[in-house]
Amino acid sequence: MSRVTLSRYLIEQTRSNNTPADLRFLIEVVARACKEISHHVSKGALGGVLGSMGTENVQGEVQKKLDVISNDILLEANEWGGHLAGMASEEMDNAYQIPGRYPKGAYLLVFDPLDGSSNIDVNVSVGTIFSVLRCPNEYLSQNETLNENAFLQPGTEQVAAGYAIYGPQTMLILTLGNGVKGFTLDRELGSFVLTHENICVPETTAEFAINMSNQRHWEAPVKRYVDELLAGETGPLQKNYNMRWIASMVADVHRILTRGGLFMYPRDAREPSKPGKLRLMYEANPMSFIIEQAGGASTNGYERILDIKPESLHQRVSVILGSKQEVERVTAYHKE
Ligand code: P6P
Repeated sequence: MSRVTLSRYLIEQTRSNNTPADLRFLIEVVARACKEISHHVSKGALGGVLGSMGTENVQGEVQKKLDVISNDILLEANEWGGHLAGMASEEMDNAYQIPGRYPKGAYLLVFDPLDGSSNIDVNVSVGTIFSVLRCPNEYLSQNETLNENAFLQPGTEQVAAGYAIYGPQTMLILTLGNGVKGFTLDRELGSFVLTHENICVPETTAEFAINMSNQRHWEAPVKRYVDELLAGETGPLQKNYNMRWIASMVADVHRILTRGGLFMYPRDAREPSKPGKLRLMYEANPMSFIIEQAGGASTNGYERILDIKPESLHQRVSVILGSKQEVERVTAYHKE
């Protein structure tokens, strides 16, 4: 059977009326930009792109050269196509306005251009995370500046989400709201090829991911739950658990999509004013959409992440996602 490329998959989705042509075009453009980012990431020291810019982003985080390069690649790839009303990124304080010389479209693209970039200099997998929303009619205008409030929609409004992971293979994981597909980059062809037809998160797991160095800062429900995980078969969960923490959300989530697991980045006492470290719009929401579409679950400890009504573009959130049974357990502890 001939191999199904991303382009063919998207054409077939359009034919089955699941994916409007301009959304198909959007995904194709984002995928092409991810191929270019993969090219730069894989050059490493040979490309003169490692290390920091000596600047900070809106999060107050040091910007790596590749953060900025990746952000620019996504902006330049998407701004001219006529499918977007605007863009927003972890690397930019404000929403990106489509230049007046280009037509505007009906979608909003939100992304973390290079998540986990602190891992780049040590050659550990990183990735690009993206989320697609419709621009509400009241904000659609060819001539007026896009109001940032257009982006402040709950994750349930996403029409597509995905990530590219730049690891031993470069893969694109995509959901259009009808399951999760995986595409592997064939560098000889230059195409993403469908290799994972129907990705499903196992409902149970014996593996968890959390940064244990923050243990003393966690709230009681998380401390209780992790203590039970560490107690293994001698404790109430009556089985032994393994732990992984890559400190690259794309890589940790990809492992969970592949073999199950639980990912936690809970709020902690280090910065009590912040509800968590990870960003809602371009990390938690797209990853939660993907995880739920794959049969998993995702909460902030109290409510479904996809139901959260954003109040600001760079809003942070606690994240507990992965195998449904464990997400439900630790969420129940928060509600006791
Ligand atoms: P820590 C990467 O900077 C990131 O945003 C996620 O990709 C990752 O899960 C998390 O932060 C790692 O945080 O505090 O363990 O370095």
